[in-house]
Amino acid sequence: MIENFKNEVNKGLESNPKTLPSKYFYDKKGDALFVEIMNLPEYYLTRCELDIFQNKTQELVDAFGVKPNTYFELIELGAGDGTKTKELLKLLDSENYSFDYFPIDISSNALGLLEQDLNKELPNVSVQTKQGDYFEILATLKDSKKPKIVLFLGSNIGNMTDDLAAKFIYNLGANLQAGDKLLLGVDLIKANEIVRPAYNDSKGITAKFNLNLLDRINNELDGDFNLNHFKHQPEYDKNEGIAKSFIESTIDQTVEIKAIGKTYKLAEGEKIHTEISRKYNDKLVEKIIANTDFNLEAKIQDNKGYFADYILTR
Ligand code: AVI
Repeated sequence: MIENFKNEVNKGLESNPKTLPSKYFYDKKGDALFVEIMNLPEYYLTRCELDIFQNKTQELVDAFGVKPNTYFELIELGAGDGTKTKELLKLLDSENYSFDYFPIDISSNALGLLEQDLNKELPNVSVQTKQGDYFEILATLKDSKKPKIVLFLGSNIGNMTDDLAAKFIYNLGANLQAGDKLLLGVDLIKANEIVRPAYNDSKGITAKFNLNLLDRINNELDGDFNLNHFKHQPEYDKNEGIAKSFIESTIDQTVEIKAIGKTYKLAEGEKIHTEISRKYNDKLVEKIIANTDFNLEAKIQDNKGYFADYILTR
């Protein structure tokens, strides 16, 4: 794990332009900052998808094509605290659907909390937490040959390039059977005035979240990044439809990362690209799934039309 971290940091900082992978945002502090982000007034994504789960729940269930008397497995990739999914579980429970809920997450801590919460709030729902890699767990669930609905919410797919997203969805299909469903939650392309503040909030939480990556390198790889000499630099242009986060060096400087045994020069104004958050429309989603085994079944949007849950059929 630490070796991968070292190698990826070194590769990114030796590239031109420099990059660092956004997956390393999520240490303990990064997780907490992301929770704060989800509650920010500017970060509409979470609220919009929750709106779908609260107010279009029946539409979701109709698009899944499940019947109360036919068993299915509801699998969630990266379940987190399950706030949105709980809305769906409530409806499935109250209408006596027959299913097991399999939340998959990297964090056993998050899964433990989710299980406790669901056992208390929805004691009739069977929750089978699975800790680990999405594809390894899906491969083990595949053998059951039970009908499956996979949830991948929060526009998490948007942190992948379109090529990687297509491969990811293709691999999901390889672990599912004909007729299974994938619910893909994505943020939609929209005006600069709405997207930009979501990645550059007035309280500076997103800035902290981005810069925390340097802190993590300092802590885990014995780096000497001085956070006072870097700033959060987000970009979004509606025509491209991709929000990008950079960390900009505010002076000419050299940083050392002892665990790697190297130093890296940064010029004043030089940017390290840390994250992409892709925004979508129907055409893009269709293009991304074109070479996978999925077809578009339905698109369910929040009341503002900012966010969409696409239901795809394998
Ligand atoms: C997790 N992911 C979908 C978030 C996003 O919107 O791309 C991460 C994030 N980055 C900055 N703010 C939130």
